[in-house]
Amino acid sequence: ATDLPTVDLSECDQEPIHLLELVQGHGCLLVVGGDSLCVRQVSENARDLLGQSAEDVLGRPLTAVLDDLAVADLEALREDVPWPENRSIGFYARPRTSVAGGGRLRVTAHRRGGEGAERGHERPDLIVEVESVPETDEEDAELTYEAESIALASLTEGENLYQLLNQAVHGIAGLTDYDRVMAYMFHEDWSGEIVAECCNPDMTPFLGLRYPASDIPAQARQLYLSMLLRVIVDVDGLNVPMHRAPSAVGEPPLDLGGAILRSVSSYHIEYLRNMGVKATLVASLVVDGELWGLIACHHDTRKEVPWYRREAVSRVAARLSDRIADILSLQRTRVRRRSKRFLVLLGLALAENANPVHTLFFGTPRLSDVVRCQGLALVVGDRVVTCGEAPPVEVLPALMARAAEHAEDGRFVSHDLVGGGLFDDMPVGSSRGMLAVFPGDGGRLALACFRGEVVREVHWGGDPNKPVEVDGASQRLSPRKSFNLWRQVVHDQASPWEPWAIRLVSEIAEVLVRYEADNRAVDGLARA
Ligand code: BLA
Repeated sequence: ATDLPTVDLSECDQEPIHLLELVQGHGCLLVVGGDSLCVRQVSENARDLLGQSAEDVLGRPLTAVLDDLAVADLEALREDVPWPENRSIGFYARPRTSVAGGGRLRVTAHRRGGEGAERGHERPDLIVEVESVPETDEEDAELTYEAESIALASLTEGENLYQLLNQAVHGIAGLTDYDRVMAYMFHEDWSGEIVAECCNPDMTPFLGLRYPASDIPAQARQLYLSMLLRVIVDVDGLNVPMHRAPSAVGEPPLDLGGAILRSVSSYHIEYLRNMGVKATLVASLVVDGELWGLIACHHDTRKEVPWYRREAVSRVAARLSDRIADILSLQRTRVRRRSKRFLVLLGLALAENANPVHTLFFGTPRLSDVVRCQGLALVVGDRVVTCGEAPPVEVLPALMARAAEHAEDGRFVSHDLVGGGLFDDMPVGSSRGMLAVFPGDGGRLALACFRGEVVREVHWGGDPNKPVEVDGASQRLSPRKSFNLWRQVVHDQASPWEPWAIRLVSEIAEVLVRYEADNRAVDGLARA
């Protein structure tokens, strides 16, 4: 098993990444509010995009900064009820003052959230983000539409998850032209795995590599549930600070969680530098309200993504999330049907007075076939019956008693019996995984399934025991420097118990309890 890292990683997940008050230098961010949408805050690089310095712009109505039409659109947007959830609206604008390069702008806006927003309940502040676009932007919109259609069409068919993800990364590569497009799937422990990839032929593939949970800390995963698409234009680009109008000086930190221009954590910037990546786009895959995975794109050079293309990627990622949800739900339905079938057969057998143990252990199908385990044990009081590869009969009462002590919700579930250390003083034979259920209120009946060892090889992108390096002098953490393949061979563990297996075994145990209430299971055991 993997040793736990000895350094304290909490520094990583305590960084308030939404409150850093820095924006990426290719765009300009304004906070506007009040009756005439006065500029309360603006990023220091205002002159690059708006033709006026931050000092000139602060405190002025937005009509002094952007053309009247754009301001009218923003006014209308602010009055919109309900405000479109999770979506910023984009439109073209011109700055009031002329700027080099024509000054055509793409404006996106969303309502200010977080602490500072409470003041403006009725007329909320807006966060307005401005990026420059070429005069030919509409032509690109046409091409984007075609590439999006192709990507969406490729997602319609099939029930194979990996095939679907593979289609998706190719579709998104076609849509965005990133050097490397990956589908990253979270595991139960929040480590992640690259499960599909489309990369330039001269790059080393990352497909199949695993990364520890600490690479994407908890607060970042939380943020990515509401901000579904992020772009880092240039890992080596400037982080631009915000300036405040006098009236805004005392306000709480500005929440940029929903801003496309938000500068990301310096830990993550360092991580990408160590990986040799210059620009990224990452989209969330949200399934049943949880962060299921990410589409992560890398580029070797600085890369801006026009608004049209970002929106298209968002729609493709949303469709992909829906398709993943469909496939997972279909898989759940299938296993549920198999479980139900088994329960019905068991019920029928018991109604006909069949021996319950015989039915479970040797019927057609057998419980061990359905649950995919190598051994079974039924304990009633001090009587024990086993079949297949289970721990020795003599230790089972003690073993089950200990498992019962550590059970949660009447279940003890482990795929690492030996490594868990709970049963060090008991021989467990070849069993490495145990699923034991204790139905009723701590009665004398227990049903257990046992799985043997499955040797697993995990390919990590760098040593998972050393996800960070610690600077000797400052004790500051920094991401690891090497992402080279680190092979981990896991011995002495069984394959984990699936939720459906846990549920089925619990339901069977409940059936047995009801049956035993008629005092017949004991008879059955005696006969076994
Ligand atoms: C964020 N880390 C991330 C993100 C990814 C990864 C995808 C989200 C970035 C985004 O949405 O734009 C990790 N990126 C990967 C992995 C691959 C990849 C695994 O391309 C595989 C190919 N990171 C560390 C350590 C810390 C850390 C040690 O490794 C903390 C000390 C922090 N990662 C960290 C933080 C963020 C992050 C704070 C959030 C960045 C932000 O949104 O501000």
